[in-house]
Amino acid sequence: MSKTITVLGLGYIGLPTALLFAKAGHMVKGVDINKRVVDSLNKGHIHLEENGLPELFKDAKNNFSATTTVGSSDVFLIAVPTPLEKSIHVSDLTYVKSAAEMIFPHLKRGNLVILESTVTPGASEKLVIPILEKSGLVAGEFLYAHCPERAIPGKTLEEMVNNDRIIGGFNNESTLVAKNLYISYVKGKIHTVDVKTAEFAKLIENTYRDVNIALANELAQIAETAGIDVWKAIALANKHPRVNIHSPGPGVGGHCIAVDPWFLTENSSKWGIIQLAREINDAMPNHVLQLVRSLLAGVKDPVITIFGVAYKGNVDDTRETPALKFIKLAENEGFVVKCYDPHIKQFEYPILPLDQAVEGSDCIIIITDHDEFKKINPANLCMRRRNVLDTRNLLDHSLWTKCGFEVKILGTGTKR
Ligand code: SAJ
Repeated sequence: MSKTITVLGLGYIGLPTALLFAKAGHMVKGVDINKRVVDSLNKGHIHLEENGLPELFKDAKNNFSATTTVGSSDVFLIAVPTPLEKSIHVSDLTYVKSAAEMIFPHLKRGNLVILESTVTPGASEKLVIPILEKSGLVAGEFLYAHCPERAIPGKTLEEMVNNDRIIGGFNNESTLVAKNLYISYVKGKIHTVDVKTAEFAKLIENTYRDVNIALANELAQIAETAGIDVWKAIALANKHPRVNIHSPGPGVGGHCIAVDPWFLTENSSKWGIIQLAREINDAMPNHVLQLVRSLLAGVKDPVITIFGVAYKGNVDDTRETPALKFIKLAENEGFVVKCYDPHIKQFEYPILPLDQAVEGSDCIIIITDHDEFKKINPANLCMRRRNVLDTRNLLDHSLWTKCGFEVKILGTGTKR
């Protein structure tokens, strides 16, 4: 049955979710505190880059409108950011709290509130539900579920539709109503559970990935010392049916994997490997700088070019990108740093066109695995010195070598 749904937060998760519900026939109001986002959506423009989103927007437009204020609705869905206060490693739930504050004056008996934003275990019970109860209703009179988003940027729509979904309902009715809503577009299996387990499960998925990447990054550094190609070794190890080692790289970025482990451990003192993994991954930009130093030993007034400031390949997102730490470290050592990224328009540092970014440069450093970098013909690059450091094992190294480049690959013991 078609419902009225209010989605609070029109970012990387909220907007696609709102549009999927709209396309499925529900009447969706998208709410964002940023008036520019609201105006641009109402004029038919999308402010985000995501595969398939423009097409979905076209299909869903008739059932979707954007606004800055909340009104009455059958369902309220919270998809706002939950940042980390970096210096103290504590989650900042301000946006979730203010979304709940915006909802409670409009909450009626039988309405359903869904929290999709990632939160610390227990936050629904201790923080969100008490705010909603300021409506005069107690949980149970209104329905509540935590349904954590689990889609990967770059494949958001595909994963939102096809991935299994966790629904943590406050009571059976909450679970049932939420489940009936999600089946309007979710093709994956729906798993129902209590609220707190849903909060915890979401966090351990990303923590698993962070610890696995930290292992890969440690293996990369061991391999460099041992004179081994870690990429080859990992590919071989992964042929074992029960092994799945992730890839090393310049560090872990994005709003989720670099952040969620801290959400998980915030209320506990029982961590060790989780924090160690964070430290290993956070130190990767320092390691990359060491590799650059050895590649450019003896070069006076070195100029380097960063290929990719997005936190990962083929996305337009720079949140928590390891590129930023690397650039700051490099500048502190006197390197002049120039940046090129075909997906990014706005960044703390200017993003230059390719020819300007490499002009006068002594070394290219591949930080992000954008597909565009594979298509660059190294013969056409006009540089002062021809060095390239590939932290993602992305390029066709024999081609770059043929074009006169000194090639260094993170996680390999030998220069090629
Ligand atoms: N990275 C590596 N090595 C790897 C894989 C990733 O260094 O083998 C790096 C990436 O370059 C990037 C970072 O890790 O800097 C994170 O990228 P990612 O693609 O692994 O994940 P996210 O942050 O884009 O999305 C994750 C996903 N979680 C899982 O796959 C368990 C996604 O499903 C979640 O919805 C999302 O976090 C989230 O919102 O929590």
